[in-house]
Amino acid sequence: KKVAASIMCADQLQLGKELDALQHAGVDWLHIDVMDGRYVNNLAMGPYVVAPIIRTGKFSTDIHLACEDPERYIEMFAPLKPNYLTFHIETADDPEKLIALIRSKQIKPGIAVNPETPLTAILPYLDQVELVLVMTVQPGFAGQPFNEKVLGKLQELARHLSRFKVPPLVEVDGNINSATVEKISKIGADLYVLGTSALFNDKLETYSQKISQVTRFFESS
Ligand code: S6P
Ligand code: MG
Repeated sequence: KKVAASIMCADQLQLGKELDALQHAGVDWLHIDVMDGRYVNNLAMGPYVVAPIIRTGKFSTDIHLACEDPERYIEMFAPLKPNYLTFHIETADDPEKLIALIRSKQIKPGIAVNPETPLTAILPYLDQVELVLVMTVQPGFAGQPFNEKVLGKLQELARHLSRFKVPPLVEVDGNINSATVEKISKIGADLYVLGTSALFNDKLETYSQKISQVTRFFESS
């Protein structure tokens, strides 16, 4: 189990300093949100910002495409060589084609599923992807409330993946903090995206202190 920092939520005026501070706090994974202003009513993180972040070479990276026409954005971001590229099942006409396209770029494919989308939508692709991004909020904005219904979906997903020899990573995204991690880690997820609720908020504690508030639940489960 490990955490990923949602870099969209970091101080955008101080991105370099933020990356140093995160690395210093032991973060080695960045979750990068890309939003197209169409699939979600927000814009985030274009290639000119994402490229230098990936180029630091200090982090594993997963790009979360909250975008219509995912093929277009796969083509746009693949040259940046993230470790993972994840599209939404809700946006995909032909998921297998997108998975193959991502693989053809030597990038690991991921599939994202919204809180209201049933797990059955992604079941046929579980054995083809390397990451399953389970949204615990509707994509588009930081700072939203956790959707408790997703706990059942995580349970169901864990049941399916228990049959896999090499299961894909399960990543949870949206209002991940000590309270929600306590619940989720009992069920099981591998990657926990930390945004405004756990990490990028007040400056009363250091990043390592904030992260240990979350990771203390990893050992006990
Ligand atoms: C939401 C996006 C997320 C956010 C993250 C923020 O559209 O996919 O990755 O950056 O949810 O975390 P928090 O704690 O503010 O919900
Ligand atoms: Mg995200």
